[in-house]
Amino acid sequence: RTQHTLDDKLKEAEETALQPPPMYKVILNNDDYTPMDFVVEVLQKFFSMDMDKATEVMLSVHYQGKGVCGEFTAEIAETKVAQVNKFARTHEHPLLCTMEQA
Ligand code: TYC
Repeated sequence: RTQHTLDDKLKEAEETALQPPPMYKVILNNDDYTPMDFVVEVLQKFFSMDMDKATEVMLSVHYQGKGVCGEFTAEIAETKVAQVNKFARTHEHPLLCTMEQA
C-alpha cells in the first residue's frame, strides 16, 4: 500500500478543510395573487435588502417569473425557505420560495 507521510496527511487535511461548502440559491417564484408590497417586505425582512433593492428584485420576479434572493449554505438556505413560506402562509398569500444548487 502507498506510504502516507505525516507531511502528506497534513497537506491532505489542509486541502480538505479549504474546500468551500456547496452553495444554494434561494429563489422567489412569481404568482398572480401575492401583493407586490408583501414581496418587498419579505425581501427586506428575510434577506436584509433596502427598499430600492427589494423593489428591483420583486419587479424582476414579477416580469421574469423567478429571481434569486441570495446564495447560502444548505442549512441557511433551508431555514430561509421555511421562514419565507411560513410567513407567506400565515398571511394567506401563495408566495413560493424554493432553493436550487448554485
Ligand atoms: N405578480 C404579483 C402581482 O402582480 C407580484 C409578485 C411578485 C408575486 C413577486 C410574487 O415572487 C413574487 N401582484
